[in-house]
Amino acid sequence: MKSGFVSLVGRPNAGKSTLLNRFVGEKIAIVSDKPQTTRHRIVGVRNAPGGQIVFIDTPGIHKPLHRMNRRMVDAATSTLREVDVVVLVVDASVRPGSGDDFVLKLLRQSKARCILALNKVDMIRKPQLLPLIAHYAKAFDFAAIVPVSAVTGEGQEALEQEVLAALPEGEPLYPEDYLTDQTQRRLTAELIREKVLHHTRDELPYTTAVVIDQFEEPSADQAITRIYASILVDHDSQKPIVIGKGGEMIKRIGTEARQDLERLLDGRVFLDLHVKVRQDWRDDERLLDEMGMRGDR
Ligand SMILES: Nc1nc2c(ncn2[C@@H]2O[C@H](COP(=O)(O)OP(=O)(O)O)[C@@H](O)[C@H]2O)c(=O)[nH]1
Ligand SMILES: [Mg+2]
Repeated sequence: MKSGFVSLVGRPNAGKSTLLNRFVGEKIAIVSDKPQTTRHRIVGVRNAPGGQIVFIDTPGIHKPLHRMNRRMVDAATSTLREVDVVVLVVDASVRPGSGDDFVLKLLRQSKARCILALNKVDMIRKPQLLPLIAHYAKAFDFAAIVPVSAVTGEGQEALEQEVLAALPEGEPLYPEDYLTDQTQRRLTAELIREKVLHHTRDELPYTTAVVIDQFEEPSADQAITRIYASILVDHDSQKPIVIGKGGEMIKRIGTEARQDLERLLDGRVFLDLHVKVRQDWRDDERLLDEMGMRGDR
């Protein structure tokens, strides 16, 4: 049996979180087409017939501008030193650019074995794949290059085999029923944030955070989980975007989040959402700590 840590790294939007969810078989990392969706490291465990793979999903690697972004990039790069295998996830539907070179430079400093997952092959035609494979084979000495689609599942089995082959022999690191390091509170905040990202589209670029103010587990006299959460925005002007006309938007966000939460928590949920203006929350170290975005250095 094999076992070990495998980090999923790459540029924002490459499909790392989608791939993680597919391997784990549960939605433990939120997904969106906005570049900075994943803000901290997420551990997800895959129990395969050949061994246990402990995946670490990371925020995309990019040039940091805010303190938050610096932590996000640190969270991604620090894992490179701690894992047995690195899977570089690349969006095969976009041309390689300077951002990719930046990631490859970081990989050269890592001692882990590296596998390239050329993701989103469902979006390209097969002839486009060969030059891309040639480009990356020349740029870095990958242990394997595997075309995959995190959405359709194509290539997932092949990628799993390559990862297992690269992992050391070992007993499972976690019990079989352990899927993720994300607490219910964290998963809850993230699911709400996903709905905000989804519904506010391009009107609110990367400016929301969700904090759980209160999380009351079901008890003997109330068979319902009561959750009070705040959606933080940067400016007064953004508050009406999240609330919507006559409270329509916040209602929709709340309803969808509650439905997902009832599935996640397997029971009834009462969800109370508030929108608060917190200027510069992205540079607030204490708030970042609260949200679990430690620097991990
Ligand atoms: N067509 C297609 N879209 C994908 C694939 N993998 C991810 N996506 C989409 O790409 C976007 C970014 O995915 P996400 O997993 O959040 O990327 P991350 O930033 O690398 O974690 C989302 O809209 C996903 O639905 C894939 O294999 N095919
Ligand atoms: Mg992600």
